[in-house]
Amino acid sequence: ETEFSPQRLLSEEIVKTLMEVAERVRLILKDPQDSLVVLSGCGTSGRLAFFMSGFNRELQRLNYAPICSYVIAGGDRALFSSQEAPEDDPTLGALRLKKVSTIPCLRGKKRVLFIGVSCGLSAPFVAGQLDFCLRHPDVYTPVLVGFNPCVSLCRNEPLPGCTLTFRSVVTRMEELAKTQKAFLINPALGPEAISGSSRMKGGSATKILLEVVFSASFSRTPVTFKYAQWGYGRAVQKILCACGRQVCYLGWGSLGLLGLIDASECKPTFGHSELLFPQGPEFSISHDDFLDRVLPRLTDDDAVLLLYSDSDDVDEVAKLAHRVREKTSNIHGAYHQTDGGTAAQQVPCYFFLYKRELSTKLLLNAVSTGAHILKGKVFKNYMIDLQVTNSKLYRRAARLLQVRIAMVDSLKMNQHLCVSVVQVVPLALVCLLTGCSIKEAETRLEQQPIVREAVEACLKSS
Ligand code: S6P
Repeated sequence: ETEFSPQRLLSEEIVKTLMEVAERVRLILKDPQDSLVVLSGCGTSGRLAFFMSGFNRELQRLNYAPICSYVIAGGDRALFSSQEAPEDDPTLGALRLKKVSTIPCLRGKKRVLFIGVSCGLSAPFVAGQLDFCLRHPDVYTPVLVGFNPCVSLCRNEPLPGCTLTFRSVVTRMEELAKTQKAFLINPALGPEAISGSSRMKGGSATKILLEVVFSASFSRTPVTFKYAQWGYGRAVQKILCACGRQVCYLGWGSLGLLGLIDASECKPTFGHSELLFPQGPEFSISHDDFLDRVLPRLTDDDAVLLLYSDSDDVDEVAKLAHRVREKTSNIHGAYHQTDGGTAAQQVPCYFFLYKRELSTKLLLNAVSTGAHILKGKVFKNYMIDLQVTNSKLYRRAARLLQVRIAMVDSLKMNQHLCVSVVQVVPLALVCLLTGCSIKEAETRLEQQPIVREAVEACLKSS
């Protein structure tokens, strides 16, 4: 029996919980020596945790001590590259949380507000952290942010290495939430545009919710939820019409960071992606790297999207734009102006940033998703070229292929096998839909590397 949560992003109950969590943040702001906020998650949720820990910059600007730390499964490499396997490790999650809450001052914090994000209420890494908090209530208060329509639908298989399940952890939290010893923020949202990929709607809603918490910790009137309609649809269309071979994001400040995050998320969702910035042993993400490694190879088939605001060095933007224009005429700008100078002096800038960042995030998500759809990485609204690199993705792949589950079982989850067999899903999909052998499916995919077209061609000819 499934009881769907009546809570939506704007429900009274959700807003009430957000304000209670904001009150905890306010207490931490008063006692930064002995207390801390830790934000954590995996994949997109971890990147959002990192991004939101940028609240520290605004605090410093306002002469407050920084209070936020972040943890992302797979460590900092996962910020800008896909590291899906560590998501399955609850013990590692707990260890990383313990480490981050003790190292900064070489002594333990007395009060830690832990904000774990898992859109599907599914990541074992986060469940391990929540369980750690529940076992150390004297120090840790856990907050869980997710968007599963109801708790009874959240993952219920034992976490690797223990008997707990994500659901059992959430059930314990629900009980403690009655006395505000834990907090659950789990509004129901509609489905993601690409089935199973949380980077668009889930990621954006995470950003909105955490911004409300942080802004309310300053003021009892938090930022409002008026996010509707930025008319970015036409801009996205223009960029997509123009894009041929590759889309490059060239960004400044936090908007540039959103570009990096958007590009990093493409790999787990869409498979191999030329949208990723060049990446060697070190990340090559500076403007100099762009000039050295990307610009010389740009052609008129490539589109470049500049991401900046008037608080960035606009002269430098103009100089780089000029050099890009020598290579391609497909150059577009997502430019933001600060909202009203007078108000900006009275209210911390942070409250203005949220809108330009969120609109940029939505724009980027739409551009990269649209580009991958054009590249044939999506069939209906399924990601058909996903790499089976953790247990959630394994289950997702199995569901995708459930018409002939026995065959998927023969490709059983085995990390070594799965990491190397990157095309397992399209291969199995072609076999299942057409009844052909794996060998034949391989040949068809070699002949037509655009997965959607290979699948469609197979369907037509079968
Ligand atoms: C992004 C993709 C993944 C998830 C990650 C965490 O589109 O779906 O990288 O962000 O698996 O998922 P969750 O449900 O714990 O937030």
